[in-house]
Amino acid sequence: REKCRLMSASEIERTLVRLAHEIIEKNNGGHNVGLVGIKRRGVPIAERLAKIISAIERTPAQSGILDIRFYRDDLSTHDLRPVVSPGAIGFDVNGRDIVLVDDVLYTGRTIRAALDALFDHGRPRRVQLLVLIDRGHRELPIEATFVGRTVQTTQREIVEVKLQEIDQDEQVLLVER
Ligand code: 3GP
Ligand code: 5GP
Ligand code: MG
Repeated sequence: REKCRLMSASEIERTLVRLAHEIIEKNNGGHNVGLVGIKRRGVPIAERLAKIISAIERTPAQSGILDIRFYRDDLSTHDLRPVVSPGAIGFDVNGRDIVLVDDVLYTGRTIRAALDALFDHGRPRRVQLLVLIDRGHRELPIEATFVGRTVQTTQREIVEVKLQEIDQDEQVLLVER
């Protein structure tokens, strides 16, 4: 059941432009930055940020992919074991300033698993976290470096992130489970 709209398409776009500027500001122009999107909706967000950063800095920014669905240690909600995915990120993470990108930050378990997976691929110089929505309810000491919007939610609410590339729709909704 839809309760309210948290972001329209143009608000998502403006937020990503602002976040791209923040990444550049905090990373010396972003020339050493590698964006890593967490499947599924983190991936188009990372790709869009890379495009915006490339346009601002007039130098290509890289983006890659991490498939984390098999990494969750929360076996009560996902009965998959945390198996190391053979999937490549898409570029060499060694020495890079990595920005992990996800749509929604909740308990933090996905990001904990993402860090494990990332370090299986090499040794980044630095890792930062960017999320479009922080909905609270952390169960681990994990915070995002760059946040699109912080939203107070109850455990029964869900943030629906709809992106053109995946959903053929573009908005963020707060819905009741
Ligand atoms: P996404 O990463 O592509 O957005 O976690 C798998 C998918 O389930 C996510 O896909 C997310 O959109 C959706 N989802 C919606 N609500 C929840 C939730 O409360 N917890 C988790 N883990 N996933 C949720
Ligand atoms: P966490 O591991 O922090 O509990 O959850 C983060 C992951 O679960 C994100 O990749 C996100 O896709 C998904 N998730 C958790 N809560 C929500 C939510 O309310 N909405 C959406 N869209 N995804 C969520
Ligand atoms: Mg996600």
